[in-house]
Amino acid sequence: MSSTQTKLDRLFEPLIAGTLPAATRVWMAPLTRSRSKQPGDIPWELNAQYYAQRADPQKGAAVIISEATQVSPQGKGYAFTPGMHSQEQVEGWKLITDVVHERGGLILAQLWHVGRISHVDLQPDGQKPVAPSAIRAESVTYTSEHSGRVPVSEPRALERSEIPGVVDQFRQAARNAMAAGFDGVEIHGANGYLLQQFLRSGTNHRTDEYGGSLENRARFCLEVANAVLDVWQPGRVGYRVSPVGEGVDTPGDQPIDTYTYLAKELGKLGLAYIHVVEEFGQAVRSQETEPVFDAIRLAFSRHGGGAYIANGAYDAASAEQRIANGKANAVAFGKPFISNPDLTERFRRGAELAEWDRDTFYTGGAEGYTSYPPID
Ligand code: 8OZ
Repeated sequence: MSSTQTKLDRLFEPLIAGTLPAATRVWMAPLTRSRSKQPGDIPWELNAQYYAQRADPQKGAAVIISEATQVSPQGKGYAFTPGMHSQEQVEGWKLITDVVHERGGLILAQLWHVGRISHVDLQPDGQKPVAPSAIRAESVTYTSEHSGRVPVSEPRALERSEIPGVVDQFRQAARNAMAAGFDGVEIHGANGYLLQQFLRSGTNHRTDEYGGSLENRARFCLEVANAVLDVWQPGRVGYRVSPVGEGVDTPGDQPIDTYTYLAKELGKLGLAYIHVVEEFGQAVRSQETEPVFDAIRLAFSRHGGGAYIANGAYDAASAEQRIANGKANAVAFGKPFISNPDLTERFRRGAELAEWDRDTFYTGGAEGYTSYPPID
């Protein structure tokens, strides 16, 4: 260890989040890598090797949060992302949970419905993607290996009568995640996908009990959380939010009001953790965003919620400081885990981090995926 290196005592302390016994405060953030087996969006050996490389809780991630995983065919928005709705997918995920557990690790499944961030070519029977309201996003996706970036399709508004069925997609995916051997689940409520589309007034123009007031806009999010709790004990369930920035084109509202309310209600459910994307794309941590994070942390914990997991452009020193200041209980690292499978070991040694290669984030195959070596 060099003499100038920050001491990282807090980062390496264990943390019990809900009932998740995490060995350290270094978690792996969900990372879309678009490498599931085709046809069928099935997790397979290559994915198992990738997760295994990061699974040692002392050298890699204390908790791995899986890549975003569609709860249903309708919930899919990008080519090659995995699902949690077919028997083959459950069998594929078992390969992954088994190797992670062999290495002593913990892995949660991130449950995802993209809502309007999709394309007719990715949807069952070429139908329009579904959303709270029929408002097209200014966003792009990939529909095949050769498609390049294509604008997402115009969505259709969900009928009131269809909403329980969409909630049920999450309940069933939560069951499937349990059958696949996961240690818990994270609900993807962030980054402009379906739950956030309901929550924010820019994307939700509904006039029924799922739109209008903040309580109404949060209703779908809380119904999904409750559905997941029909399957999992709350100590094994987390919820991810991205309160700052527009997040895939969902303008509107005061984030502090919206997310304080949501965090309070999620806290009452006794969830293990709230995972906060503090910085992503155009959204950066600043003097203006701090009060939002403080409000979320306090609302969640005061009402019975567990840990606050911070995410977004942290390094070892800033993560240590954030935890020492009482502003986070753990930090989820994303891109650093792409190129450093043994990220915690490198933090312990004060070693150089390997650079990640953006060109292979979503390209398929082992290159830029399982090809980053550990330090030893
Ligand atoms: C990058 C590319 C595609 C999807 C997210 C699931 O932002 C994603 C995602 C990230 O949460």
